[in-house]
Amino acid sequence: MKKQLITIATMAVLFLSLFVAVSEAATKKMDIDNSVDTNEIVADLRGVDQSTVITLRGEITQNTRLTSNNRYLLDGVVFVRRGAKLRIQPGTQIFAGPRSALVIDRGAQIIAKGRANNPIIFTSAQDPGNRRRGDWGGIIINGFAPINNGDSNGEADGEGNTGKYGGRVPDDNSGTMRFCRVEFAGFAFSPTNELNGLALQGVGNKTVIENIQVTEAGDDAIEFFGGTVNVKRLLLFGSMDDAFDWTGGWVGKAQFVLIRQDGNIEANNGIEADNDAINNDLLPRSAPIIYNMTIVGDPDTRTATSIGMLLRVGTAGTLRNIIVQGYKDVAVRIKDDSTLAQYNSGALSLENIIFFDNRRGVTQFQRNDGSDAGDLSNRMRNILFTDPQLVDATSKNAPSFRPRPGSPAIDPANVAATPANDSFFERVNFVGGVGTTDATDFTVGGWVSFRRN
Ligand SMILES: [Ca+2]
Ligand SMILES: [Ca+2]
Ligand SMILES: [Ca+2]
Ligand SMILES: [Ca+2]
Repeated sequence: MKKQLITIATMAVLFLSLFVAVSEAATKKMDIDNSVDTNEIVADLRGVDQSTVITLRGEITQNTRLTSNNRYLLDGVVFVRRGAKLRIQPGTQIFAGPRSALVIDRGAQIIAKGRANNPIIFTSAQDPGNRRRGDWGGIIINGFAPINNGDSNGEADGEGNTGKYGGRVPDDNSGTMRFCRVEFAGFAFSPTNELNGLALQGVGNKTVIENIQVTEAGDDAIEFFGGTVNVKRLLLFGSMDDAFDWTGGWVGKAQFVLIRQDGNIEANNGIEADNDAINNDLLPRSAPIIYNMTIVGDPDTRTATSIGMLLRVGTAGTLRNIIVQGYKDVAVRIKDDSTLAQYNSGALSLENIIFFDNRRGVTQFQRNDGSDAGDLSNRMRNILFTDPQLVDATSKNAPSFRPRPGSPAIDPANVAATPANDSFFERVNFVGGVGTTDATDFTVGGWVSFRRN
């Protein structure tokens, strides 16, 4: 009886929200449209009970809940407007049509709390087997946290007409994403105007981003445009451009990140880190604190474009407990005089890193004129040039990033202690994104997928 009442109440709310949406349609774009046009239902949704398919289109202007008993189709770019919360139940699947994207505006929130055994999945609406990088534009979150390339209000315009981002609120809260997969996104509007898997634009540090897989992104898997947001437990698999990209004054933290880039395309860099390309010394300067990353490239491809970590145009940063293996070019390139100045001052610091099987050696400093100013590895502390002995990090279909017994990645002598008095970082006894046990391997539980298409 109680359950029935709740169901009736839920239906009433749904009915009301649809009514509001329809009644506003004359003057505004529609919030939610459940009158499904079958021409828009691509592939994967064919054969599904159409009454369970709800199309999301235009703007979401009020609190809205997506539930796992329905399937959702993103049609075009959908904006969650300021003041509205988009709540998504564990197990909900959101299918993205061509040229679609989900944008969380400044002052709006996404509350997407999946579970390890019941993730929330954002994926292409194409048929399984026919899904490709760039099928849709991914998720863009805009926040009010500081960026370094803003106008007099501290704001900038997001890529792909995704709205304004940035401001003066470091502890801004754009919601929570946990146990979510973002698949086959990364649509390019133009060569310089691209959407990623997950774009965090001026996102603040009250936002929670953890246990996220971004797989087969057409551009970067995750890209930070300034902001203060922290991220934890990311699996970034098969992205076309960079896996982990920052620019514009990002000053957040990251721990437990797994990167596997692919040789079936000319994937670019594992990390691509900028401060600002025009004024390398703009403030706030990009200066994230990153512990425990495993960055795996694919050395068996033709050209030498990919670098494990490309640190350039004035970025700072603290990088510890990292494995870099299998890149076609150098493991680390510190590029531009402005970036070397950060390195020399200690504001850009790399320690406790294991380098292995990178084709053109370990590190390189490249001056503004492109000339090579030599190897910096003799100035990095606690670095090793040895096989980290991962179980099967280069598998294209079922990688395991765990260190094997006896690996140097689990020798305590090689592990940097995480910052004291910082509740974000967890103390661990391994280098890289995962340890040797289920308890230290966030990819367990059934929520990840290595499907390639
Ligand atoms: Ca990008
Ligand atoms: Ca790149
Ligand atoms: Ca990039
Ligand atoms: Ca970049």
